[in-house]
Amino acid sequence: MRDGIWEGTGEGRGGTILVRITVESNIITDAKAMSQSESSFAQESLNAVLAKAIGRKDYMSVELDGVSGATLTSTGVIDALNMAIAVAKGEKKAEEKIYSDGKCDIVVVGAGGAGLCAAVEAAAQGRTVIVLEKQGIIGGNTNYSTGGINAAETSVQQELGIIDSKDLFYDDTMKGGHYLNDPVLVRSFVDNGPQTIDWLKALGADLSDVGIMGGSSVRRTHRPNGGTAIGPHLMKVLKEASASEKVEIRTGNKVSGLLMDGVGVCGVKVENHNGSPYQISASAVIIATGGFGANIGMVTKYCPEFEGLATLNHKGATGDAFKWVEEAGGSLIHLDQIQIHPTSECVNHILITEAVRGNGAILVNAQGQRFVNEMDTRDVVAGAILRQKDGMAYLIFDEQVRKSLASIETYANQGVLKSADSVEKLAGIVGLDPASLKSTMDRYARMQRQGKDEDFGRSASSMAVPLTSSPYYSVGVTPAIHHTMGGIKVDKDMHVIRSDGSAVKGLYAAGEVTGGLHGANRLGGNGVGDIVVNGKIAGRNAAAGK
Ligand code: MEZ
Repeated sequence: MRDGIWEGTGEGRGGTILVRITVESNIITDAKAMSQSESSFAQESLNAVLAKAIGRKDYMSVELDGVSGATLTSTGVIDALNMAIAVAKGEKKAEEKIYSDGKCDIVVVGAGGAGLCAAVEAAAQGRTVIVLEKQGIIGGNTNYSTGGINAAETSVQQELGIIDSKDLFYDDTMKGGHYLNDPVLVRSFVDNGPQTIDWLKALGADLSDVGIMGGSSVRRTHRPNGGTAIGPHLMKVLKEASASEKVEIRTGNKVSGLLMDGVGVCGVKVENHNGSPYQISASAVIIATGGFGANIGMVTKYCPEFEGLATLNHKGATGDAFKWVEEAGGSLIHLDQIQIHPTSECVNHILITEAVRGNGAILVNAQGQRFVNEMDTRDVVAGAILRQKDGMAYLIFDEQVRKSLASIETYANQGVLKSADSVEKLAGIVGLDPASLKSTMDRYARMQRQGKDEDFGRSASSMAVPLTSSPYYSVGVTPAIHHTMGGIKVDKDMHVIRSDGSAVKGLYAAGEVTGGLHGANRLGGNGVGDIVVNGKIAGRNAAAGK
């Protein structure tokens, strides 16, 4: 490395992290974050990574995770350090590559879960595939998804002795969506679930643990062993599969529109990371850009009642693709169907997975009392929380629940759990009336043992434990913008559809950018289910030119 002060950038959870290093006699003598917007719990991880760099000649082999639960921050700061080192060495960094006009068989726009499923499947059919991602990192909202993948009649359920049926899954999804769902999309989604689970397993995914989410009649949410978060695991599997299928992924390359040839779509207009334009011609384009949950202007245009709510979405979820799709003749549906997730942690707005309730937790209000069937659908539970004092509630669980779900360790590392060795002490710490919380917990334990929730009708199968194992835990939660259920109108083959029902030639879409599957309320676990099932379908059909 050359002596001097050098800078590099990386993408953390909160956006770009700018790092400056000082190099003297080939040693990093100082490393600082000059600008960053990571959350307060991630600062420890960020500082730990920077501290490890000082005194070193290079950084490539440093352990990744500063603090478990701040992986995106750690990755972002390490990328920034590596870039600064590359600059110090006089090397050109990969992201600086400037692309010019080119062609391939299939262009995929968006490198989240849906985009990479589509890309891997299309490449496996022998097609050349380029994935364009406007963010500096891949993954989109999939990086944050925790719960799992819903599917019925799967090999995993069979091994675990879980009795389920595609028809029951279809009924749950339609009922959960208040029958606004497109029944053809729901039927295809349900029918293609089991083979998609097997496909992911064959790619190396661990889906061996099956939990339950609100609105589901049985356990059908597939996730890694011990209940760790699905999203980061899925992205790792898909990244490796993309590499082995020779899919080219260009991060920091933003699509600005579609190319049309009079018959249909024949490519995309792109901006290099420095803003210079180029074009890629292709026989098919798959839009997998995700939803618009980070575009607060757009969210409140369709749902003014959500003004003031936080969002759980990554900052790139802005709905850019709708404009290009409409220009190409495609139509949009259900844009006013936006889901708020009931349990976003009140201060840092961390998604507290529904699986915590699925594995047994209850919700209480400021009076220390339950007020809803915690396993009802998200619209019902979120609405009930918003009607409580300060629009918030306390998620309460015990050591047995904590042990049953690895995601809870992440929340512990993030410092958002309050705990005590008795219910009364927990109430004191949280600011609830001890006698009231104790009476709620005692009553719940009795009803759990009897297998009947006399107060709110929670199903026995989702009352996993009596919540009597010390220590006890609490997290303050409030609803936040989670998923945009409307979007591009597609048919079951993931063709983009005009308002007259015909397909736009050469144009496909998959994942949260599409609308119709979830109707008026998406069931937990159907979001990741959608991206894997329909991402794969889009990739296969685009590859076949069907
Ligand atoms: O599908 C989801 O959005 C989901 C399961 C989220 C979660 O609570 O983990």
